[in-house]
Amino acid sequence: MKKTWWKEAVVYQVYWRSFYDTNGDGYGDLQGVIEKLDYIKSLGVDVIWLNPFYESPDRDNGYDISDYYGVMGKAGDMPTFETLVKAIHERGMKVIMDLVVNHTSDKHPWFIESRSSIDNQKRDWYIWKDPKDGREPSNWRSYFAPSTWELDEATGQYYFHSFAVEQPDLNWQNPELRSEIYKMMRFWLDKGIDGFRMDVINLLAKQEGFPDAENPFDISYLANNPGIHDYLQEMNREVLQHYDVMTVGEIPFVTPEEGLLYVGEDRNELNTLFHFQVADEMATWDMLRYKEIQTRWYEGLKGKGWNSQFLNNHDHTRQVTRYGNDREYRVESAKLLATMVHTLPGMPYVYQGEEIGMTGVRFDSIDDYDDVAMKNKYKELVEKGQDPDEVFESLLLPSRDNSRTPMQWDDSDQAGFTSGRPWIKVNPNYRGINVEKALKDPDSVFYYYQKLISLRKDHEVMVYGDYKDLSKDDPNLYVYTRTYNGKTWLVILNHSDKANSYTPVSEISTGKLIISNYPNEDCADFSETMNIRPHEARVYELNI
Ligand code: TEU
Ligand code: CA
Repeated sequence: MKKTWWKEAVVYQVYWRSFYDTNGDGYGDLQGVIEKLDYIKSLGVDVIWLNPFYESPDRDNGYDISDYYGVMGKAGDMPTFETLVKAIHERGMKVIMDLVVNHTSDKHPWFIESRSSIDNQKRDWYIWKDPKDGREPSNWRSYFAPSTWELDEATGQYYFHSFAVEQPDLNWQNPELRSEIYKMMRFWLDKGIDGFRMDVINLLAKQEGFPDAENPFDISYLANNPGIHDYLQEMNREVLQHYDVMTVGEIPFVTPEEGLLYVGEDRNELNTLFHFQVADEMATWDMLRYKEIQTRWYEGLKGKGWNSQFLNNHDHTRQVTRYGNDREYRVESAKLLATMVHTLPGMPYVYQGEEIGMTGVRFDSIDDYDDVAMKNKYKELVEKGQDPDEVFESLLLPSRDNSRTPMQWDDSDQAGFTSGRPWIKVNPNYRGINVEKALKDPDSVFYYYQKLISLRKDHEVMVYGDYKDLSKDDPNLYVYTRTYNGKTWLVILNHSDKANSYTPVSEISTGKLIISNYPNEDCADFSETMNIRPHEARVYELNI
């Protein structure tokens, strides 16, 4: 496959509002990112992904945009953003922004106009429908609300929203709207950014006629509808192909076959994607299923399209809590998961704080939480008569706030994140888990990440290597090879609280240890069965 800079890159996701606060208002800000750039750079990453900082009423933490050309006051201002871009580039890194164009805020002037009357010239920029039999036009559920439809009393029509009521969906069928979006994309690209992470980009096209769903809870009807590829090819023609940038689409509800339609190199749509067969569909760790997903995606995209690797982000509970063991094996487990993400085929993503093994959180009361998805769900279920304590308990592990607590910089008040009151409480474990401590400990999760990331720079096998799973039916061990230009790496991961033995296949003789999260000999003799300790990860270069 053709080599490109982005295929070789490691991305670090900065959820700026929880990263570093420089003015004491309790929100991280763009200036905070500037001040911590040397820290990010020291990890060795290539690209920074910034979550949305556009002007926004902030009902959904910036994913409800009211002005695509403005910077949210909490984040800073345009000159600070421009300084940030420059500072990132000066350090040899790149920056991608979130592009949120499936919906806007209901406070966006376009929507205010659109809702003002049926014959307003922006009426058609959003999706409006008459009631059906006196009620919602269809039985569809939205991500964050019981219905995708909201009645607007003024005109008696319903508008469509895939997410919260305050996030009306744009009507991509309207060519004027589309060209307005392309103009906005060029505005940011012309400021020198290096690409976009595209929010729920496969939701842009809607099903013709909005037919009732047999099972409204399976909301996959929101995604991959006819017309989507025309929009993305047009976006590519009009905007993307004129810049040397990378794009990663947030693409829920896809199989590898459908995924390829978005990222196939001959398709001229997107470069890479996030599929959610793990994050959305694998609630807790399931080794056999995970391997199956990896193999299927590898086979599906092989030689034709590029994948991403991630286990958490600002929407999904921290990986060491959700998929590892954040108690007695927190450090080992954080390193094992990192080894896996960075040695599987696809671009690895590091979500801020992951590199010091930050964990999920458990606050005492629903009032300590902020996540609109969690809060709306809580309200819906409690109003239906379910027991509030039970509802609360069931929402704790998936709550998006697990990943949104402030970055833990040191053991001072508020984890060194802010001198004020943070917008969301810090995780009480910050005295034990923080950056300052990690930087003083040569065995920390941080330095392990640093080493993993630097290996990618010297070993193309990590990027371009063929992948082969040697452990398909093993529920604890994950053993695979990557092979490129005559070089083979063997990865052995024991995803378990117990030791497990591994018997190497006979073709292998010896191997040189590349990295491990436990003390190990530099050279391994593969003629004997090996004892792999709890959450142990080893990577070898093989002599075959
Ligand atoms: O996420 C889409 C979304 O709903 C995710 O929570 C979902 O779990 C999955 O990742 C896709 O199926 C994006 C943003 O990341 C999220 O923060 C926003 O709230 C949402 O879109 C609406 O813009
Ligand atoms: Ca601030």
